[in-house]
Amino acid sequence: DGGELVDIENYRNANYNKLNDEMFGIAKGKNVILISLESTQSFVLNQTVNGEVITPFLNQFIQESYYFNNFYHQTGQGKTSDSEFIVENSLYPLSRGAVFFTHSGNEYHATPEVLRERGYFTASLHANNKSFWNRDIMYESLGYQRFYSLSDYEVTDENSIGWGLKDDDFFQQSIQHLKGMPEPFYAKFITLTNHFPFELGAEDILIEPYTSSSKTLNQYFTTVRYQDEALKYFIQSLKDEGIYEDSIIILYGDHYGISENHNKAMGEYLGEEVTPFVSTQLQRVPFIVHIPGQKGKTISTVSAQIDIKPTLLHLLGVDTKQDIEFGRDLFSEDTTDFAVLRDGSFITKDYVYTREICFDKNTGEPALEENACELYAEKAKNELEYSDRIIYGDLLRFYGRNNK
Ligand code: GP9
Ligand code: MN
Repeated sequence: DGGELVDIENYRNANYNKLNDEMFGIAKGKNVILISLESTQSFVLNQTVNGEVITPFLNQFIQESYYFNNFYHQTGQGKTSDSEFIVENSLYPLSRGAVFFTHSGNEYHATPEVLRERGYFTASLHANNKSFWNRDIMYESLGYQRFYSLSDYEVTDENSIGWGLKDDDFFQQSIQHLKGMPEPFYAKFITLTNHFPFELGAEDILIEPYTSSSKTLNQYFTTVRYQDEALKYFIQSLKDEGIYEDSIIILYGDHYGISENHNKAMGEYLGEEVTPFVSTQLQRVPFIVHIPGQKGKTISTVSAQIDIKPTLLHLLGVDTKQDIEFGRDLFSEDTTDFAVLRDGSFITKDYVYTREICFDKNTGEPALEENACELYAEKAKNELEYSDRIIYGDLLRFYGRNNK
């Protein structure tokens, strides 16, 4: 029964942060454009390769947005689908398998459903087969009204590479879909070109690849650069169509692109050895929030994908106080620095805990104080366990939020 939820509700209530009155509802009624950036890690932002800028557009866009530079992905084996799950439910994914496959019939209270109840049109756009990651089934449970998938796009040999439709073509064709949507809409765009093995046609290679023993890392920079260009044109199209000013635009990296198999080459690029500490820090992905009329700023709070749901809903003026969720509103004034990764690693203001070692963030060396991480270890473990319990027990069935 629902008794199992009591502990979790208590934990959640104890962790609810005070609303930021200045930010709450600041984007009320706006369209939401959510963009999932395939395999995009933060280390490429504001950086160069062979002296060439990797993300010229994003570097400029973060100057006009709220940019979270200590933001981590929390995905497991479900990769992109896990990121979608985390971002829209503020729950953790599972330690094994993909929750999109294993628990697609559960009761959820996801962002699309919440917004749909408030009059939003909810859509996901992704030029891949609709059943990939079981999206067509799971999207029903998440509250999507429409999934623009492979069959909604014109895909040819010429406009495809690697996994499918090139990002630029995907975005440009998506503009037509966007224009047909009733407003306000919540539209999620899932990019694809910056996917392993990071292939591009000669016409789309805008910078020289890196030179190391890892072909994967070498090419990664070129596909990130390509994605950046596609984003630039997409944002321009949104401006041309008059959508930009009426929309809050959110970009986030879905998961890492460069695995630990490439540590040696990655170490060469970074100029430091990829220790477990560095490897954990490499799990940072961009999180960018553009709000019309707001200048934005860089925010360094340690945060993660799980925080997107309350952060976004609060900007839209929807209080998530009654929701069972583990994320925090990152604009709240009393939000603390904390991120738990699916493998049990966690990051605080001063420490990175991974592989049973507590690292001092300032030195990157094991912390000198004994038990420095202990205070947070319990919290990290609890959150993962509570979240698992909700998913395995389908506990949101018993949560009568409508009666509260
Ligand atoms: C597939 C796309 C990529 O539709 O989301 O999936 P990934 O391999 O990154 O999980
Ligand atoms: Mn992905």
